[in-house]
Amino acid sequence: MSSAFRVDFRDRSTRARLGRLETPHGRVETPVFMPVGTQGTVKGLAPRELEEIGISMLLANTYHLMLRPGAEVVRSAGGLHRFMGWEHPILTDSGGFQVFSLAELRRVTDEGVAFRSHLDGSPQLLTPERSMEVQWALGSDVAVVLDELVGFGADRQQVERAVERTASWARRSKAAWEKLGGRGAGGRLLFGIVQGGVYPDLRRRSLELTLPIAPDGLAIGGLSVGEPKAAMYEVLADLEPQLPEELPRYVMGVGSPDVLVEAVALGYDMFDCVLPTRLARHGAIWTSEGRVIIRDAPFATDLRPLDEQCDCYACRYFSRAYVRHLFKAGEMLGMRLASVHNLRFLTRLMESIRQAVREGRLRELREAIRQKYGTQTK
Ligand code: PRF
Ligand code: ZN
Repeated sequence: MSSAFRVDFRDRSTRARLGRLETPHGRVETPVFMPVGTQGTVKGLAPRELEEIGISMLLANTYHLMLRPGAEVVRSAGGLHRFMGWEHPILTDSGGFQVFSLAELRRVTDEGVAFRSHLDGSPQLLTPERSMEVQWALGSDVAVVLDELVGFGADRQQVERAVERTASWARRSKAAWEKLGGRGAGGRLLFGIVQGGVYPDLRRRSLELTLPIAPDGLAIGGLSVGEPKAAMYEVLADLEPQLPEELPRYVMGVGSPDVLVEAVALGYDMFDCVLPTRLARHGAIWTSEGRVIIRDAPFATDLRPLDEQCDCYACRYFSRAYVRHLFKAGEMLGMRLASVHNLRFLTRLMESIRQAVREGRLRELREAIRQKYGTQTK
């Protein structure tokens, strides 16, 4: 089967690569950052705004959409792309993470995860088969297998069990995916997930078990769950030499500037995170000088744009004083403009990272990004 991913360029002084991923809804250049559209919307923004920002791919959540509005509603609307008015690629998370962070009265068995909906308390069962059916019904371009993850601080034995269970769920996920149509129907892709916490040998074991069932890509799960950044980098660095070059590598749930550039330099290609939009809703803005809180008093009379280097809609038309005023007045446009800006900031950051790789300047860029954004813990 021909590969959907191609590496076009390899950096010689870091492990970074430039590539492209072909999906049923178009090509994605990597390294890429995907904003999170948990409920079938990137909070506050319309798809045409995401296009203007330069977003090439979104992430959506199986867990949320299966509970509300339900996979059948989305299927009968013609799939998630139609339902939400986004014509470009969508990657769906399997629910493996959300069920562990949101659901109530969870019980994990070999069969799957039984839980009560965080919305109405109704009993639910998420199995690998069900996760695949929902992701199929959503019309996902890139689905991921159902996984079990345990938080940072779990003991070795718990992590070990999660690795084995994730592998067995991955085998069932792949079988279910193929039964639904797999690659045959329009080139939809399926990624496996490597777990294993901060234990190098368990990561290795997880990779070994996952590789045979990960035809199109590898997600790295179980990171950014409370461990120190140094521990995350160590896992990524240790794992990388064992990863096949021809598969895209997706680090789940990371999106701060310093972690993105570090992970790219370590050889990883895809990322998603709620951080840019969540920070924006709290009035925290990334600028070319570092992070600022737009509600702070000094901005009351500051008529400069949010970031003088930025070309986003918010920066072209509005001032810091105005955006601060919107936040102080509780006007929703404040959160929207801040979200547009932070997503454009991160999209431009990824563009500059790709360009730096192409020009052999990634180490210098990494140093500059570390200095400006590296002190924040998340
Ligand atoms: N598994 C899945 N989704 C995820 C994670 C994971 O481990 C993470 C961890 N950072 C974020 N999203 N399925
Ligand atoms: Zn801007």
